[in-house]
This record gives sequence, C-alpha cells and structure tokens, in this order.
Amino acid sequence: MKKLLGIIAGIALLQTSGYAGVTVYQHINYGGTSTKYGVGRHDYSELKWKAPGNDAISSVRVDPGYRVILYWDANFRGRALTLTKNTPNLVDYGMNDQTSAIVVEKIPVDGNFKRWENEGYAGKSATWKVGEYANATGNFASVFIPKGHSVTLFSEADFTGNTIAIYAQESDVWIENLSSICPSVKSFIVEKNAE
Ligand SMILES: [Ca+2]
Repeated sequence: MKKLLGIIAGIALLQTSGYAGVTVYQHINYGGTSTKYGVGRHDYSELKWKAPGNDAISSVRVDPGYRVILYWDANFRGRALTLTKNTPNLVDYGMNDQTSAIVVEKIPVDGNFKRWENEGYAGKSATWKVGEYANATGNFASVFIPKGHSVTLFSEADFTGNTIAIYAQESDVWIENLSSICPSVKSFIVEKNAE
C-alpha cells in the first residue's frame, strides 16, 4: 500500500540579490563583517584585504548549487574543508579563524534530475531524463531537481512503498541531505511539469 510521506515544494532558496556564491563572516552565526565570493580561486593575497581578513572566518553561507573549499594555509595548502551548505560555526569543524585561501565552485549539473551517493553532493553521481525508473541502484543521499520538473521517489521497487514527491516549480531544488527525509529510494518517476 502506498503511503505518501510528504510533498516538498519550492524549498530551494531564492537568491536575494547580486551574484551567487559563498559569503564568509567574521563571527559565528553569520555575524560581524563579511564578504561574498563568486566562483573562482581566492588566495591569501585577496583574503587579507577583504573582510573579515586572513585567519578570521567563523561562519559561511553557501548558496544552493555551490560549494566552497576552505584552506588552512595560503596558496591553497594545508588542511582543506569542503562545505556545501550554510555553516554557522566553524569551531565545530576545527577550522575557526584559520582560513587563508578559498575556492568557490558551482556544483556541475546539466538540467536533468541528478543524485549523489553521499550527502553534500559528493561521491558518485548519476543523471536521469524524464521517465519512469522501476529499479534504481545506488544511494540517493543528495539530489538536484531542475526547475520545471517534479520527482516522485518510492522506498520500494516498481513504484511501491513509502512515497515522497518533490516539486521544483519556481526554481531549481537542491537537497543536501535527502537521506534524512527519504532513507531509501528503489524506484522513481521524473516528470516535466505543465507550463
Ligand atoms: Ca591560516
């Protein structure tokens, strides 16, 4: 028997203004001075004169669809920490007030439904076009649903078991940790929504 677990609609954050990327903050919980960095490599020589400065970053906001790598040392060396979601306290990661270089990347997608085997859009990935897929293999730990599409996920093969429908109506939807709301996906349907 099918049991609808829930419907998720429009959970992706809309960009409020300007270009998208990553914002770094002086204090935990996005406090103090800050700078927004776009896609690219930003070394010590750039960080040191932009707020909050070298060895001074304590929290990071990551726009959906982006990831940032924080480096302990200048020249993109030393310990590296990759973040794919808003991170209010770098103390939790042993990386508070240490960052000396930053790389901002767009997570690659091509307009199709995509899943990654690990949370945070990491590990092996695969994409599917519109269609019905009765037997899925691999983990669906994080997913991307392009704007204008919906995806229905089933916990069992042949479109049975617990069901969750995700609609990407107004914007792309990124779910960094799907496994927390849908621990098993064995079949799924990808649809394009009517305009
Ligand atoms: Ca440092």
